[in-house]
Amino acid sequence: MTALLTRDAAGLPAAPVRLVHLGLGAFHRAHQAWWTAAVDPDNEWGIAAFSGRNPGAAEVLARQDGLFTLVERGPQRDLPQVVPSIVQAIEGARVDRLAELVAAETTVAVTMTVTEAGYGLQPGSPLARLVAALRARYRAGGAPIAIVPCDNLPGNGAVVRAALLELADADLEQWIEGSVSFVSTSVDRITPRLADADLDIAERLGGLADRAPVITEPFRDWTLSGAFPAGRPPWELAGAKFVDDIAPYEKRKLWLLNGAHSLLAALGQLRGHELVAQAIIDPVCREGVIEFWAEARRAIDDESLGLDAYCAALLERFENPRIRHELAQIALDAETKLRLRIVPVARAERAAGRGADGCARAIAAWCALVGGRVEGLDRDLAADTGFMSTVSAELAVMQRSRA
Ligand code: CS2
Repeated sequence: MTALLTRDAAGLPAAPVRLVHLGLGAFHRAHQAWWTAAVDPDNEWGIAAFSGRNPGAAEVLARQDGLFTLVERGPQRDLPQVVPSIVQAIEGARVDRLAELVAAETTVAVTMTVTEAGYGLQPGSPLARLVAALRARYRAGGAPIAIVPCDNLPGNGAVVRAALLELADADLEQWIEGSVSFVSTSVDRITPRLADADLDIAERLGGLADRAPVITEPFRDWTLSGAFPAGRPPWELAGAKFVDDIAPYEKRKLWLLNGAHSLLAALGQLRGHELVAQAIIDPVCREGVIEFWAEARRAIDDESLGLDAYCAALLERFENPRIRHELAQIALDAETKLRLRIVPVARAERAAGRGADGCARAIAAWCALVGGRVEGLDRDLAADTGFMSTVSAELAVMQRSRA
């Protein structure tokens, strides 16, 4: 039997903890954990990562001392590597450990991937846990720190700042305003949930036994805007971009990639597909994406962003036949996602006096698939009779072809 992937077996000593992460999913491991490892030849930047929606994730990874195999799956081949940057994998409910690690002066930043729907303020939520941990840092001397949300929400730094200030009492509020920096980021790397058939991928590729491998696409992108008052890994050495104005990059990613994903998730499943790679070669779905992109590109309205090349690359990424990206996974939390990915484009098109037919089709597909209601999505669009009649017409076509 192959030995289990551990630091001893792999000869990979743990770096000291300098970063804390909330949300130990596959995406974090393919993105921030990969990025940190890629720029850390001297083993200086360890991550303590807390599990989110899936508590079991910490346990499996802890048994491997935080190590996992990341397989970059291109259209032709698999490229595996062991990622050593996560040095502690901790159950999310351990708020005591979170407070201790965030209070440590050696910790320079807290990154987060808690999903778009994970930014609520209720007790026990990631933000409620984070505010308690920041209070511990404030009490321990109050060294400055950066908070770095990495979910697909526009202005995610400002969103988290407003939320934490709402949760904080007066003293803490003042300290947060003076000493906590909020960094907005746009993140990109298509990383589907692992299929059961791939659980032994690391061993098949000649590695140690790994119960927590991650499969991702070769492409990656990370754009950040904001200060790191206590320092950070030199992520730019592996291609991260630091910019003053993140808004255009966010729109490009959120509307063109994620918007198309949400459209494919609904329309593709209605048409009987299971995976992104299947839906994107169905002419009806592809036409839908192209039409929606034309609308989104008008709303982005920034030719310096190279949108032709970006969309051409997106088609290739979606078509990668070796990436099993389930439409059902993308369809989770659809209402929140459509509100961020499709609604702003629809509103911009309608305000400019255009039909927004591509957006209407995406929304109609969601209505047809799960019985969603435009009223719950956006009041203004629901009150826009022209738009609603397009949605109804699209919906009727979809229901007819389904019956
Ligand atoms: C997807 C994203 O599940 C979804 O909603 O649209 O996870 C997408 O794969 C990533 O944002 C790619 O960077």
